[in-house]
Amino acid sequence: MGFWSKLKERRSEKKEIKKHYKENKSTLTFSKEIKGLSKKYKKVNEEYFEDLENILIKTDMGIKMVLEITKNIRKKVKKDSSTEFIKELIAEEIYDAYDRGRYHAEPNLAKEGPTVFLIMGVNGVGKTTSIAKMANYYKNLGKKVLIVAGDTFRAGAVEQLEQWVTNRLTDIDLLKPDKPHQDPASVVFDGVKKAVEENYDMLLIDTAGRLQNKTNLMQELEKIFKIIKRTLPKAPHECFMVIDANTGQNGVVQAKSFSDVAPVTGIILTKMDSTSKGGIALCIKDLINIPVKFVGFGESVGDLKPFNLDDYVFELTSGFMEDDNEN
Ligand SMILES: Nc1nc2c(ncn2[C@@H]2O[C@H](COP(=O)(O)OP(=O)(O)O)[C@@H](O)[C@H]2O)c(=O)[nH]1
Ligand SMILES: [Mg+2]
Repeated sequence: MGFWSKLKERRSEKKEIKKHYKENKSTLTFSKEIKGLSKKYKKVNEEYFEDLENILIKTDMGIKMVLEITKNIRKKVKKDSSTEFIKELIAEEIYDAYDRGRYHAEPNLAKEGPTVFLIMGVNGVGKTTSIAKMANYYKNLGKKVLIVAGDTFRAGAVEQLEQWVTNRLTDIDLLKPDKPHQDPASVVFDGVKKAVEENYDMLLIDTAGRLQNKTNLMQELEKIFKIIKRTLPKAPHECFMVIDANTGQNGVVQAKSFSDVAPVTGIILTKMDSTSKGGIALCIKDLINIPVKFVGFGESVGDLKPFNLDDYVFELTSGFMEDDNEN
């Protein structure tokens, strides 16, 4: 059985099939271009490979991965093979390139006591929105969830969470600062205490956006991290770095500096619905060796999902594969 049929079979075993990657800009452009390529070249030649490399590079999956993928395809095809046949190879190689050296990428949950997630990143990437969506995700799994409004810096940040909790979420609790501009570390301290005393399953901590070169803000983050550890030595169970997929590889570089103060254990990749650089999901691990654990694909409460490689590659490549089966 070919790779594609196997992937399809694995997918159909799952009850819930969501097409969120498929309708987004990233996968649509990619599929269109790959299909265009097979129309333009009926047979494989050197120009075909050059075009293919360019298409892959545009998705921002990283030059190293692109060259690896095309090198493997070159090895597997004979000169003058039909380009139709290559489409499945592309899907297979994309999958393999990411899957090689794969390690545990599920969110890390506490064995007992509250699971603490610290959410960090630069301004506007989608930290607060992702927290609201994540709260909903875990609540739907039956967890008791507390959000800590740890962004006491930006006016409106607490209100933004309040609005989510009042208007768009149900049964989620929010811990707010007592006064404006309160030291975020003290709000976080109260949050951890409350989570332990009141038996919360999940504690999601929002933080202010910060640039990695702002020393005082990075020190503040370090203080928050230490305060969590002091109460719960095994926490935070995840330090999530939120990255806007639109910033592509530039965004990824920031994760390194954040790791100096609070070791980044996972990436939340947001705005996958509005980018043509979705390939970034595949190369982050290559670049910084930190796995993507959640992806955000819209502004609604349900638009966040744990990252799943099968799903991602399926949706990324199904556009150019399905055409084959239908015609
Ligand atoms: N299209 C889209 N917009 C998003 C997504 N995540 C966040 N946003 C939007 O990005 C903007 C900034 O989000 P916010 O959570 O306030 O960012 P923060 O500064 O990192 O907390 C808001 O307008 C959000 O609605 C996403 O996955 N898709
Ligand atoms: Mg925010």
